[in-house]
Amino acid sequence: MIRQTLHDGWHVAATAGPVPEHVAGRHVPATVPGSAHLDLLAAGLIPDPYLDQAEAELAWTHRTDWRYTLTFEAEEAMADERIDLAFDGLDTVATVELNGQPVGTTANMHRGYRFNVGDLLRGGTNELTVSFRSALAYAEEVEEQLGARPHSYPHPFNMIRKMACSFGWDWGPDLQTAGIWKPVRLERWRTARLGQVRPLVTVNDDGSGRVEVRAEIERAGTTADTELVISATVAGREARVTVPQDHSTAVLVLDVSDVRLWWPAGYGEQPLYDLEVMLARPDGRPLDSASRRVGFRTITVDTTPDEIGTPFTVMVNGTPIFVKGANWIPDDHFLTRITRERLARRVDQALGAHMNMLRVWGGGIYETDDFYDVCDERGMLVWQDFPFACAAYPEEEPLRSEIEAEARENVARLVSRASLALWNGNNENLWGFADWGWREPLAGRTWGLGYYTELLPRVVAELDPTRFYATGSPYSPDEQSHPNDADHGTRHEWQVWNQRDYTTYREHVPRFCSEFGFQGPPTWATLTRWIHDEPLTPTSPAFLLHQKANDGNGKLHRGLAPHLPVPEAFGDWHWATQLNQARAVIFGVEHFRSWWPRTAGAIVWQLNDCWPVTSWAAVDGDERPKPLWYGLRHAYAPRLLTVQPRENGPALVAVNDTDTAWSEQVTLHRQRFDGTLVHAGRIDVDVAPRSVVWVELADPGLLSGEAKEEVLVATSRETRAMHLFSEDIDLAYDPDPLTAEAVAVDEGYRVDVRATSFARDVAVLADRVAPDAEVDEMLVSLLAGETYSFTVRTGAQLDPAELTGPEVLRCANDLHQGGGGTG
Ligand code: BMA
Repeated sequence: MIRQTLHDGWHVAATAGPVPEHVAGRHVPATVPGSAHLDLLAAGLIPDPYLDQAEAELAWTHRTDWRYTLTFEAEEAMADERIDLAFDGLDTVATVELNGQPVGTTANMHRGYRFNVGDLLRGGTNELTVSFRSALAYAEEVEEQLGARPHSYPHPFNMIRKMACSFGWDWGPDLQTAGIWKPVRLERWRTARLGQVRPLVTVNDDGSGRVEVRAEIERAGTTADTELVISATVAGREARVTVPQDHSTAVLVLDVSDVRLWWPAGYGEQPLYDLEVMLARPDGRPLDSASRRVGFRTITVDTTPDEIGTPFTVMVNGTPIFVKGANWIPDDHFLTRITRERLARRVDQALGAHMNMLRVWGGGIYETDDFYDVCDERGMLVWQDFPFACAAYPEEEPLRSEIEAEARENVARLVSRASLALWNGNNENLWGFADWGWREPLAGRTWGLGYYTELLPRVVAELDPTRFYATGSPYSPDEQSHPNDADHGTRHEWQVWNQRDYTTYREHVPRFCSEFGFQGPPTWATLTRWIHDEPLTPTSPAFLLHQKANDGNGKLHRGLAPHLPVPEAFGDWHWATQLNQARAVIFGVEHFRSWWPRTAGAIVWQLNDCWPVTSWAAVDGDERPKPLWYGLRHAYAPRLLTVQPRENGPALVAVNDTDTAWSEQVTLHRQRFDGTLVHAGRIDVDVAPRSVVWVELADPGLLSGEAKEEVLVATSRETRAMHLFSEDIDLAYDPDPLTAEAVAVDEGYRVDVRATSFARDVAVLADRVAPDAEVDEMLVSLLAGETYSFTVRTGAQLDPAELTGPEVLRCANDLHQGGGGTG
């Protein structure tokens, strides 16, 4: 097999559509893999699409056709040679021509295409063109042909196999990319090549590992068929089989007795083993090879009905896991810019907040090999949605065959991944059909149910029988129940944020909450890098273009007002809404964790952003952690103390997500904000590994009475919980409870903070001073007299006093009486 990569020397031009004059007729150098927007940006022909109102200015690209052209040198095909033109991914509706002759057409960015071009390839100079039609125009045509079906957001993304959020989402820009988005190459081969290679990795009852490699062989058909030999090696074991002529499949089984198990983060190590598969002629001359890294573990989801309903408990190597996770969206709207390093930074942020699972959400893509490499290495479990989200999908052609083809390709591609925990049929489509008024407009037309209940589970069962398949998120494994039933399977909690206050998280005890979240703006440095409104306010035009949620600002305000003062000045508003985002999500996480094992997982909406935007993300589009990220690190900590309501009143809940028992005496101090002790007590907690206990706070001295100037603190060796007696707006805080001093240290600056009165959720918003500055901790609550030292890492030379200024050193208290900052 000889591979000739075709990445250098491409040009792109807009060929039809409402193309502005300065772009029309221009052939600009194109990056492959890449997209037309990025090429125009590099050529200086368009503004950065993320800047201010550029997204709206670029709406003309929705209806533009593009042509990519490449001139390359090649050798003519030999008589016994097969030459394939292999595209790993084209975005999306394309016609491919070689030397003016048609090669093929494509209409699905979620799969690869391989064309036999032996007859068309010339010795010497060749010309390859890939012409992309407007994806939106195509989707509208399919909609016309099949009949419209309900979908969220304006464009019919449900009529084309292209990342749904390409067409805009409630956190994403409406910038419809087009281009050769994955590698492209010529493959020259003789006799045979490896097609699909599917290693099914399991652990036997005796603890030994097993790899069953299922391989498909494609024969060149240029010479008479021969016998072939396939071999596979892993962990020093080898298996070899002879494939008779006319046969095109083989199964190799490798048993590894002394295998080390792969575990998710927080449960053990992640040993990975190299698997090599070789295809050769009978005389041993190699033809093709494939390699994978595998990890030995079992992963399943327990949905055995119990006295409450139907659980949804992820089990790894037989151990039930409380899933601490976040939903994952494409990490940059322009997918081809996402490097492996960027993915590693993002997954490390998830790990840093003690997460053990990312859910790759169905409005995005089947994630890349780089993403899975990083997750395999770090023990980050992955829940992979099939790409269907928030819409009714037709089950007819031209979509049906594309969906089957992409599912087969991606299930086979990802089957060997240690981190891949489960496949899921769709995002919110079962719920959409049940509750969102789809039935009438559908008028009996298909909406995708057949994909979720027949096609996709059949493909998974056939190609990846080792993995659990969930019909949707949310869904009830017990089919009689509503898909979002709290007692059955997975649930999405969106009343909070859309309609109700976050304290209502406590009204439901779901078996598994796979989406819940609350919005907040991006960090200051990210916001002001991309948005230059003057004045900058929540309703200034560019700020609003980067707030995509339906009535987003209204929901931010209604969510804030019951808890914290709603500030006037923009700087205060920014801090208040970020803080409230963190508070809301922490409130949910602590509630869900407190109900383990009845509730078996919390997957926050959402870890990351794909551009600078006000959104539910914990990490913003420029990779900066928002206050929510620090809050998640507290709420997902291996050991957590939290005060939660239980049948007879408030209880102290101790959550022990470690492998060692947690036994100690927790001290309880009820004290005034000025530090005066009101009442003290003690509680013995004794929590088995991976368990939760709660102890009623029965002593009336701890909780009774009016207490607007008091806080109850429960302190253990590793962690503490603070319980306030009212919402912040009703508390008699000292609005200015901190004294502080910053000094230069090796890595940047240390900010020493002292509380003269109880100070809640202290933060150093370091990025307000220098864009590269990042603080090590945030949302620290201090009792009167306590001190805390924050470390700010930065390469910038600062006046240390800036780090203790009123817009930088903040706490919840300073939002009272108009706030400390002036914005
Ligand atoms: C759910 C998700 C996303 C959306 C989020 C916030 O519906 O599945 O579609 O971005 O809520 O509205």
